[in-house]
Amino acid sequence: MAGATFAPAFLWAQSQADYRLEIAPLELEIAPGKLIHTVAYNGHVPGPLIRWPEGKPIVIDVINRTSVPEIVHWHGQEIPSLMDGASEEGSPMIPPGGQFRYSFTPHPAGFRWYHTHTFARHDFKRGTYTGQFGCFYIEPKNDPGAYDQEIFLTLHDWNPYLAAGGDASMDAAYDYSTIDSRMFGHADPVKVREGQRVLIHLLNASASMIHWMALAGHELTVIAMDGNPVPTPATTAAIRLGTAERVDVLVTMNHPGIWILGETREPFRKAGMGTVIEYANQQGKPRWIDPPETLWDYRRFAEPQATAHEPDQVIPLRFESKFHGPGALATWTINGKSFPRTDMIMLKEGTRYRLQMINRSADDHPLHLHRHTFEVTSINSQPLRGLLKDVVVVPANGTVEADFAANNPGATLFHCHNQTHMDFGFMSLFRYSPSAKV
Ligand SMILES: [Cu+2]
Repeated sequence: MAGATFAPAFLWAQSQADYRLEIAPLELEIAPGKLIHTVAYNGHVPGPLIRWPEGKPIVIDVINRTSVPEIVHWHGQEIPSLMDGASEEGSPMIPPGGQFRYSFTPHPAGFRWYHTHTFARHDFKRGTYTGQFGCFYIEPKNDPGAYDQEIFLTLHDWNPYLAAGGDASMDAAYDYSTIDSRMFGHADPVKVREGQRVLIHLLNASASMIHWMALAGHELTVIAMDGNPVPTPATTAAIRLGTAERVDVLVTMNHPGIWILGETREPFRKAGMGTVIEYANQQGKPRWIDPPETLWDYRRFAEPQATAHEPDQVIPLRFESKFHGPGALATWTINGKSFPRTDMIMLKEGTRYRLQMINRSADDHPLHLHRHTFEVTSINSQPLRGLLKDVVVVPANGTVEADFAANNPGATLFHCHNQTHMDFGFMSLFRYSPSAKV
């Protein structure tokens, strides 16, 4: 078995892992009496926060106590294919009752996360519909630390069912939405004091929804996206988070009261996506105020010029859906083909590539590249530079270009992070051609 190659049996007995994740079914109480039958890490949603210094090797044992094969993907890290946690890249599946030892050197620094990387298809009790996610913070060597309090918040949607989506085809919709697996009103408030600077790490761990977030009465200063510092930190009233995206914001607590941090759209707040921010010595009911505007443009946080590095090669990728009639899930294609029949893209180490992502559909898609960080270089023909990400939302009927250096040889998955889209063809595998170097 592949597992034996990386973790000989004697090692299990000898060395202790730095972290241990047990995957098991869980009855999750998202509000009093509201139980969700799901699957989680260590009996908790989200799983444990993994906080680790950049460049220091880590060992994580994962034990699968479910009845289906599982795998854990370390999202946003530049690590070997066999440790990345995607079976398409060659990482081993962990059989029911089995375990696997992941060992790698966390990199690059910043807010990463981990989650299951299985297909769910029509089974909405699997994959990222479950509670299998957690935050992974890789501490930079020099943390500026210009804040008084730091919190991690994870967004998720529960009880998926099929509903009409963007193209009149079907997509997942949900009954409940939570922050850190609690519906609004059923979690302890976040306690703050006037004058504090609070650093909020926000992760959208939904299987397929894009969320808009705001903190009533406050402005948010975006300092990092997908864990990478942005070139132009800027203040905004609301944040858009595509599936799997992360945003780090700094908030100066300058408006005493009891406030709601929540989805800007009322139906999502009613479904539970909100939490309370409570200033010391303040009383009353939590207040919501609609943000003055909800606009989101990645370019505001970047530099408005063309990238400093020209790519060696452009890879055009055209996204389309195939409608299969009312009530059916669409299938998705990249350049006319669905995974696993999508064209394999061959990369040459040391080459700089431009992914030209052309979205010919009426949905926004959060596209994710494994094991590499890319620079977003244009959105609908408008140039930008310096914005480093691992997920980018390609707008409906729009085009986004993102450049990356082929500097991490090994199989590399590229896919839409919407679980339903990924499950029905929206995925492609990149490989490196054998090196011709002497
Ligand atoms: Cu998609």
